[in-house]
Amino acid sequence: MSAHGYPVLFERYAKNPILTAADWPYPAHTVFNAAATVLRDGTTLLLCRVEDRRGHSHFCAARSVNGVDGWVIDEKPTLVPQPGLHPEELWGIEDPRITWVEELQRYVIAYTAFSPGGPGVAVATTTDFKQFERYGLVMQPDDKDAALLPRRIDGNFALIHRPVTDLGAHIWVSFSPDLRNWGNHKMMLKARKGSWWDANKVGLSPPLIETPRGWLMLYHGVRHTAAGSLYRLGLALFKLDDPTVCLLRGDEWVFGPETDYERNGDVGYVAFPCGTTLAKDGDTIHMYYGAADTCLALATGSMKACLAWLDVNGKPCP
Ligand code: BMA
Repeated sequence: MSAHGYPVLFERYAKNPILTAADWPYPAHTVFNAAATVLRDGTTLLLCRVEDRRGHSHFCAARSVNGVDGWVIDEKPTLVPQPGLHPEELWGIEDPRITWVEELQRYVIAYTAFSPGGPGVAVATTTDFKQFERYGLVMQPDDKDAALLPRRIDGNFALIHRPVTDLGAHIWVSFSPDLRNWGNHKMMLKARKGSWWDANKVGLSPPLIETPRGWLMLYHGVRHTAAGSLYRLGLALFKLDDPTVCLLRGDEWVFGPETDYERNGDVGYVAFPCGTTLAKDGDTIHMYYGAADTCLALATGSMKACLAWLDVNGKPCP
């Protein structure tokens, strides 16, 4: 239980933040919003968003044997914007999410490509986080917060993303036979209204986590206040063979900015995970999150506890 009487689903690592710009082998302003994956040899890889003093971002890989400390950071940027070939990356690349796709034997990275046209969703794939194959922009602006499911659903790849229209910022899923041509767009999760914590915007945070009971979604909800935006995390569960069907959604947020490093930084009151890893026990979740758009932090949870919480606090989505 927290001091406020709410259950604690994600326990902060006592030595947070785990990575900051001061750890970087080359000049960096901030390091945050990292994608995460466990490589074949058991190493945890974080693909970190690094912002420079122009305000533009690129990605840099950090590797650790235990996923907690002893991070070895690439000496140079790992994936940089290529505005010559990809004008949609003129103002940088942001907020990656990694999915290992067994069928392709490749990691698929969905990220935000930012340019004067707005933020859109781009895709690149890799086997080694050294060489990348770019697919370019797959969802036009304004769209971000995207991640691929690890396998096809009814013969098609499924990409979750968050387009913004005049009618709101809701989470959608789209389908493709080849990762290039996308269609059959369906809304997955709607932002609420009014005083709700997830009233103004929702977006996928890490890629969906496969559980025996469905796809577990950690999503961020944004509430606009007189002082700025509050970024917090909620839980929802979707049907395994049809992720357009929301089985349960929690009413309350389960994680939000509380500590000094989450509340103070370039953009205070932001806790923004772009990656989780699952431990060998099949239950322990390591959640890596950007804190206040400034540094990277770690919190640990349990898949079973998240599902049990949804059973008590979740309702079928309307
Ligand atoms: C979102 C994204 C994130 C960022 C957050 C808070 O729209 O751009 O990269 O962490 O805003 O600034």
